[in-house]
Amino acid sequence: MRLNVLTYILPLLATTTPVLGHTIFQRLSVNGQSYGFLQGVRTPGGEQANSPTTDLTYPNFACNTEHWTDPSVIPIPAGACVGAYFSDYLAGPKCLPFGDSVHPVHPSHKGPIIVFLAQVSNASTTTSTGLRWFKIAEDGYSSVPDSDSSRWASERMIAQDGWTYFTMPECIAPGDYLLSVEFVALHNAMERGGAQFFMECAQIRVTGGGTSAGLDFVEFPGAYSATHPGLLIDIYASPLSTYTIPGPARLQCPTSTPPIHYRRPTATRTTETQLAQPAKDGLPLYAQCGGAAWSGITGCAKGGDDESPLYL
Ligand SMILES: [Cu+2]
Repeated sequence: MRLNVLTYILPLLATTTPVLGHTIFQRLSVNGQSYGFLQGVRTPGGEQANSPTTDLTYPNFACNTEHWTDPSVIPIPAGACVGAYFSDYLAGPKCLPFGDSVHPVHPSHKGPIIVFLAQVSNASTTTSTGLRWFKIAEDGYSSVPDSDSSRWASERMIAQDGWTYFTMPECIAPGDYLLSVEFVALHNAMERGGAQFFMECAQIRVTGGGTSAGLDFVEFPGAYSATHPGLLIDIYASPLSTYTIPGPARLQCPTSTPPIHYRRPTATRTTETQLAQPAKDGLPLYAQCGGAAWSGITGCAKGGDDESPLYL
């Protein structure tokens, strides 16, 4: 009897995973112009698309499960302001009766956002295993809160509707790269192995006149230790004064220090300007809601839950 009950309950638990409020990096912007959902980004698929990785030896640690792929390669000038967008569902917040309250991620999920690059021969096709990664940006914790009370990188990302921003270092050599954007949620990190990793990779082509293809390389899996003070930490210990972001040192360009910015570069809180997309009849599937306060159109365009979210 006990076995029968477990057999019945375990699948139920598995199918409820997405409501825990996990997240997916799934969209890029360059100097304020955004690309489409999943355009040039490799993402997981299915019910578990937004589930975290907690296993530091996971073979697909660098870019997660590359279920949805797309041939686009996003051009990024060295020195550009790059935006990376997270949401709890593929192609943005889901249409739910009272809005999608856990877009872009449940607020309990606090932690750093870390950005890596790896040079590849062809960003559209090169596989993500065995690459040499170097860190180009990171945002952790500030003991002094921002004007909107944000301290963690994740709180700044939530305050900007899922967007986080960083500078593509101006010394990066032109060429193809995979860009990994990783959010580490630390709400369970007081126990070893409790840190939750959410990462996906974008396919980019850097332009400009730089010469650096990286420093302080690491491999994924392998770059992180479970006992690093940034991954084994009680973030509820009060007061938390400092936080050490895991991974290697961030690339510093030799002739200038890249400006660091985690906020929209303009003072206004306008949305990204989306580049031209194929015409659609109505709002795209999965993108009918703007989050918890959404009051606009909630009707669905054509398509079903099994349809690929690419370009929606
Ligand atoms: Cu979680």
